[in-house]
Amino acid sequence: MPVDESLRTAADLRARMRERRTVRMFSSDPVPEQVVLDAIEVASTAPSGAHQQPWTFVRVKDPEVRRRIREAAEHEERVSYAGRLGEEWLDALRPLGTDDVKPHLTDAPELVVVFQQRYYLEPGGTRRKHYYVDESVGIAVGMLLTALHLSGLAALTHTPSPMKFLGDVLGRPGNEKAFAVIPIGYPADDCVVPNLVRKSLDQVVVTV
Ligand code: IYR
Repeated sequence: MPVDESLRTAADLRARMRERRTVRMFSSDPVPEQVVLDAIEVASTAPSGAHQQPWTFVRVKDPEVRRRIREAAEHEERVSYAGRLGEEWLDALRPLGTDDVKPHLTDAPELVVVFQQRYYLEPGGTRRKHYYVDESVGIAVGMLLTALHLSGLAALTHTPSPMKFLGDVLGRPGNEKAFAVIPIGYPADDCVVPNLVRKSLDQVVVTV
């Protein structure tokens, strides 16, 4: 890529990515399925430890399964917000205005649950080690969020805690551990987001 095109592309991307916001209030308008599938394919190009690609993206379309996920997530979150998180954590969350009610789990037109494959389970049942699983899946989710945003869709990185119920409800094998729940869609007409300020470049870059 010629340098001037590179500079232009980088500046455009910076401007477009500054517009990304985590959305918690979704419209139920459908989104083009292909955009979501393409974004998952983008995520799946992420670099991974020993190229083991230790991720599974579960698209949850069944409304009954969605309902069960919401019920279980809200149960855990009620306990968390009632005190399990501790005062320091609850204080840190206050500016975001989050609570234990998670309508996006049933309302957003798409829901992707990302699982990390902690190890590889051979068909005979033998376990093979996977490397840098947290890093690999974290990078893939970052690429998923970027792809969704650049394709015009909004998303939320939701991490109910503990997340074990997701593997149970979705019938995932024992080598998989839920990493994040990602509702995807368009923001609701009355969507609001917290008034956050991002760190400036000089606050995040150190040049040695
Ligand atoms: N998992 C809870 C609490 C929560 C925790 C963090 I750290 C956040 O950035 C936002 C929420 C929830 O989803 O509400």
